[in-house]
Amino acid sequence: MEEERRILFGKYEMGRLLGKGTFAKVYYGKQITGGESVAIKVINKNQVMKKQGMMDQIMREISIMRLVRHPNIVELKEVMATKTKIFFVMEYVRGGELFAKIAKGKLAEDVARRYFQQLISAVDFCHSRGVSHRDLKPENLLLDENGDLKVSDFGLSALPEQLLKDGLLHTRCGTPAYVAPEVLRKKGYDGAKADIWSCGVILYALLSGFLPFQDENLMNMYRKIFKADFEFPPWISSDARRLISKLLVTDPEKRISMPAIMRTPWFRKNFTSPLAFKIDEPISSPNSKNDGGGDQITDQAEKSISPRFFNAFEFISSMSSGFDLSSLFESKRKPRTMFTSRCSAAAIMAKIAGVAKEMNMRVKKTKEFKVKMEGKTEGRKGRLSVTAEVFEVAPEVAVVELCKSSGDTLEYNRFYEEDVRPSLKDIVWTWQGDNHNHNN
Ligand code: ISQ
Repeated sequence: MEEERRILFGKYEMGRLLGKGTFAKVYYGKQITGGESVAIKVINKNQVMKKQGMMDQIMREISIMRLVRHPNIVELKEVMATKTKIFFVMEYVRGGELFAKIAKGKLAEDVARRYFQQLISAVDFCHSRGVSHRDLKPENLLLDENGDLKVSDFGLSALPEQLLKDGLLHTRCGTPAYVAPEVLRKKGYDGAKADIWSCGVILYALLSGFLPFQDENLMNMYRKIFKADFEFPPWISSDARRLISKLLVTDPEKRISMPAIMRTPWFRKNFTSPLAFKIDEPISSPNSKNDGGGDQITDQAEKSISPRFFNAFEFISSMSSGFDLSSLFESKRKPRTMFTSRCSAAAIMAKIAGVAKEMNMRVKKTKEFKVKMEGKTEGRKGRLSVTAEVFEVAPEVAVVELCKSSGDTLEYNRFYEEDVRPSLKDIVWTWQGDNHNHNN
């Protein structure tokens, strides 16, 4: 009997399980149009989102990582969500885990150096953008078809495996082997410095073929980590020893910094800095351009006057789970409401302007996808004025934010409930806070 095809959001066919963590599963996936391979990480929200503050951090980091690309970081292509699950669609990396290689034995010094240089380039790139990994370990180091290193899960570091763990045995195999001492002590710690420790453990393992802190007894392993108690096998060169000794320093304040790593003789040999590049245009499905005219958002994106782009995840997640994400936009709290729409940004703008005119309001376009609507009569606190801004979150999905900029809040609430909501019902997909699914 043929197995049922599992299709995600009409866009990806889900394939076999590639890996499994405590809260997440990674599946092979294939884009239906174009057939591009992807890896899809699925996270169950119910397990993860118990801590509210976490959401904010996760989303900030994700939005940072979505704006930048680096050749040694697994690209996060798209984030999608339903009420219960989050899907991270990532670049598919074909060559398997780096540690499958060293499981077969130590690497030649020049080979190890190349991997370490690529690891440091990726980690430094993220640190310079304020993102630390905090979970650098073998299963996050993948190899592509050219044998280049790709670090996965950057920007997902605030996810539960790190923050929700109540003990140390939640990590795969229950090993703290890569974890910095200050992290094990569960004190507040600097994620970037902890990453540097983990890079030290990885470098030691590449050159030795085994781990620096290994003991069958977990307590003894902890003791070794806390004291940075390790020995070098005889074949490790003196320059490499010097570097490892500076990486595996228990006091995070005394541990070597990224710029200093890059200045060491061992690191500098044959080092060429990879070209990282920044993405200026929204990351969206290139295939949506093929569906023949009509799609005004895509047309505009091509002319680079698309609406402000935000992460679909931020919005969809806030809509369906009730998280208040308005702090991502402005710090001042003004009454605001959001809705999603599947219409083009231009159609939404036209509709809103039409509604405002019908209500005898003055309409002024303040930006390409932003309008200000002002009442012609004085209210209790002056004229009511409301801005509406359209954000593209995906080629087929826009989020519209309505915000009171002046006037009385009660008048705004009445205007919103009695006038705006009924008039816009044709173009609205979901209203913020309404609890129905997006599946139509
Ligand atoms: C990308 N390609 C293959 C496997 C993966 C596992 C986790 C994250 C990304 C991946």
